[in-house]
Amino acid sequence: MKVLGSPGSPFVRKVRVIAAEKNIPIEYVVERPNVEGSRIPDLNPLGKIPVLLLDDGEALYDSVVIGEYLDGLKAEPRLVPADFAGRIAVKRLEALGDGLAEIAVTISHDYGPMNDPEKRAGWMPRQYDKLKRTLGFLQRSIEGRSWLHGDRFGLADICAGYALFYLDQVVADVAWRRSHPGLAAYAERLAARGSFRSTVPAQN
Ligand SMILES: N[C@@H](CCC(=O)N[C@@H](CS)C(=O)NCC(=O)O)C(=O)O
Repeated sequence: MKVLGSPGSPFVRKVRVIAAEKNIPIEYVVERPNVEGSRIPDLNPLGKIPVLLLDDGEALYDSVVIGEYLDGLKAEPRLVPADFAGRIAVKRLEALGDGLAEIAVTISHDYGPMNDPEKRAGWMPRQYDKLKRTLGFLQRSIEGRSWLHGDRFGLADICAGYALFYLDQVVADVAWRRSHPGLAAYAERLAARGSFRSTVPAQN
């Protein structure tokens, strides 16, 4: 089983952290989606990474599906609660982490309505507002607790962690640690985990 992707992708780190937490050996192959000869468009019609290539040749995407697959391969450690309400709560936190990373990708790489300065002037503050609202939500959610959902580490924490660390990489001017000290302390606990330490992205 191989995960295809590049070091600059937060979603690739997300699935590598999930695999490490589940203790599932997974080969990481650097494969960029938008270079001549890339296999990615043949494996994923959307042309996006990460792609999980199974031993029988089947390709899985996107990071949500890959995460679900890896979590389902082994019962323990459970990253998503079994009960319906708990599962939905954690999946909502996953959506928040993924959304945070998506906005950061857009701001830092895609730049939104680049060619229209008037539209762009309104667009950029809206993206920063989304980041600030989400950071505020996460800060309130972690107040007085160790982990985002229930009393054990899980998918919600993986998603908050990979997204927050991606902000450090590409939109450092948000300086979220200064404005959200509770979130910063939580992030220190996440960063100390083997899964995060072993997946620190190389300089592209
Ligand atoms: N929702 C997808 C997002 C994947 C994604 O946006 N990947 C980016 C890299 S960070 C990509 O492959 N971009 C190349 C492209 O869109 O052409 C997931 O969770 O896997």
